[in-house]
Amino acid sequence: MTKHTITIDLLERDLGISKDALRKWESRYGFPNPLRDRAGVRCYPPDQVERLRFVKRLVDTGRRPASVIHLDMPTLRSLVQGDGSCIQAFHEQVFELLRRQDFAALRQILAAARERQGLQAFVIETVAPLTEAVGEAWTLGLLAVHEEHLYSEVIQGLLRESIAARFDAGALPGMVLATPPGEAHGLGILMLQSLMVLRGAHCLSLGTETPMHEVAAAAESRQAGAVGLSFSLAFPARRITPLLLDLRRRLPSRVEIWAGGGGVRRLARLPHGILRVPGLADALEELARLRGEAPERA
Ligand code: B12
Repeated sequence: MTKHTITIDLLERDLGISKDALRKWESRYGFPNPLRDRAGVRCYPPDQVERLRFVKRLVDTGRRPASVIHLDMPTLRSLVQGDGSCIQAFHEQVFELLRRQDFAALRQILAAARERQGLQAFVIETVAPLTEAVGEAWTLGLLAVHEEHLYSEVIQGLLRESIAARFDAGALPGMVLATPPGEAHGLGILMLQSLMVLRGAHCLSLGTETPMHEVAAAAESRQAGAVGLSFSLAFPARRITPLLLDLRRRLPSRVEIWAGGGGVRRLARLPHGILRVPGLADALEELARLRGEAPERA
């Protein structure tokens, strides 16, 4: 056992493949092929983790595990690259600036895009796909973790600046946004907040990892019309429904609960009383409905 192997728990958390699926693949397909630590716990060496990362990516985009699990790394890599949408000139330019750690230039080209496109189009057409591409580039080993962090910092700076310039504490209906405990991905709610604020909604973000009772208390005190929770692809699917039910129990039925993010897209159904809002454009439509306005697409 080397210090570089990771346990089945960590693998489940990092790649979002459930322990059940890992054990099933092992017995059904003979891969992965983990080592065992002294306590008999499954541990996975780096080459298997890497291969599983690519398998997961392809399964997420609709392939059956059986069709990809036996493929070698070069084949997996080329399939993921073929599926991916990150190879666009603008994305490449952003990646290059991230690799050079050129914070100022990165901020400058993104701020120029925001200026050119306006905030709504910037968020929906530039930031959302770029964020996905950054995740993809990280999967492919084209960007390091610290470069992904730098990206998040720059985007957060730009979006917060736009939000602060428009924040109107009195506007209605109120909305409260958060991610649940264990969910560190906050760019989804930040993008959503910037769009809501742009439409004049009073949108309070409690940020990441907020306990459900705090979300409910904030919604009550703000007399919010809706609460939005975000679950990324990294969030364990089995935890989503209990969290949503917990929040539903704490809020009167007049307060809508919107669930969004990659984690929610994976679930076949959501509990009664929860609204699935797949993307940012859908959220704008829901806001219009909440306000009794005619529907409008971004
Ligand atoms: C930036 C980032 C990080 C940053 C987050 C910084 C921050 N301040 O947010 C940091 C470095 C902290 C991070 C950490 C981790 N990350 Co990360 N991360 C990302 C990345 C690149 C973007 C995340 C994001 O903001 N997504 C937001 C958008 C783009 O995604 P979305 O969920 O589809 O949501 C869209 C809409 O649904 C809408 N939306 C979102 N929420 C809501 C809510 C409502 C109500 C509505 C209406 C709409 C809405 O907004 C989005 C618009 O496109 C993603 C890539 C990706 N594709 O998401 C990886 C990604 C999510 N991370 C991943 C992983 C593995 C991790 C870690 C486990 C890594 C580790 N080993 O530590 C940790 C987990 C941390 C934790 N405890 O949660 C994997 C998950 C893989 C999987 N399980 O399938 C991803 C997919 C990268 C990848 N390609 O493999 N990460």
